[in-house]
Amino acid sequence: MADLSNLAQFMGDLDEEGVLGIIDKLVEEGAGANEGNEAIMELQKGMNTVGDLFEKGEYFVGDLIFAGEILTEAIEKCKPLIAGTTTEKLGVMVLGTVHGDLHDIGKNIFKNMVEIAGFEVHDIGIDQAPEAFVDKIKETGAGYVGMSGVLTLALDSMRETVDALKEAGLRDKLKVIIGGNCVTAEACKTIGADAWTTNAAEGVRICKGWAGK
Ligand code: B12
Repeated sequence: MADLSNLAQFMGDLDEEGVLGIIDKLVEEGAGANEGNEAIMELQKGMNTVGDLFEKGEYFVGDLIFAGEILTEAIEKCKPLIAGTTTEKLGVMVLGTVHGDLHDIGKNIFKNMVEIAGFEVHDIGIDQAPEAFVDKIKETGAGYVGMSGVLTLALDSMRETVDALKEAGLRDKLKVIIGGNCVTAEACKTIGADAWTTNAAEGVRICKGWAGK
């Protein structure tokens, strides 16, 4: 199997050739879902390094953008690895990045994976106000809600969204999962979500569990 040990380092160094070289090798070898998920977690580690270097003033916004581009390309290539053939429908989910937050790479990874698992996903996009979640849930009759965010302020937006679900009388009929680099067990409790994760594959396992699978 392709050696993934340098993947996080290459991602952190914004070494596009290095990252895509490893991913191409993985695809050529016909790697499976486990390796695909492992590669995504290594890329995520590398993105944390990018974030740390940005905070230290060594990387700039342009570097964040470039990192996002490399990651998106790598994830596109990984898609066939994690693709399945599920035809069974497990449930309907409304998914979005919460108000004030424009980050969507992690959300898109989770979207792909949870769709492959059998959920019908209505992705409402980025920077979505609580009302947008409420409206889409009413429109689709969704039983699951996924909220994504990586900015610290996203935690407030997630709490406001859960409050809006309560006000609309929807909360008790829904399973709510939050994800993104900023979420924690403590935040999950404060927000009033049912589950949290910083790992898309784990998020899929949780949702499948709720659907009895
Ligand atoms: C790439 C990036 C950007 C790109 C985003 C491109 C895009 N289309 O998303 C751009 C350049 C646009 C950007 C902009 C900004 N960014 Co930025 N960005 C990042 C960076 C480096 C990586 C984020 C990322 O994609 N990670 C990789 C993905 C795969 O990880 P993930 O999102 O956690 O997702 C995984 C899981 O969490 C999970 N998941 C995600 N969502 C969901 C949802 C559900 C339901 C489930 C189950 C699972 C799940 O699945 C994924 C796969 O496992 C982070 C650093 C970091 N450590 O996060 C900073 C970071 C988030 N950014 C930061 C900042 C400050 C900004 C800007 C304010 C910069 C500026 N001055 O303009 C703006 C903010 C714009 C806004 N209002 O949102 C800070 C946030 C600080 C804070 N505490 O709030 C960070 C932490 C960098 C830092 N250390 O300073 N950024």
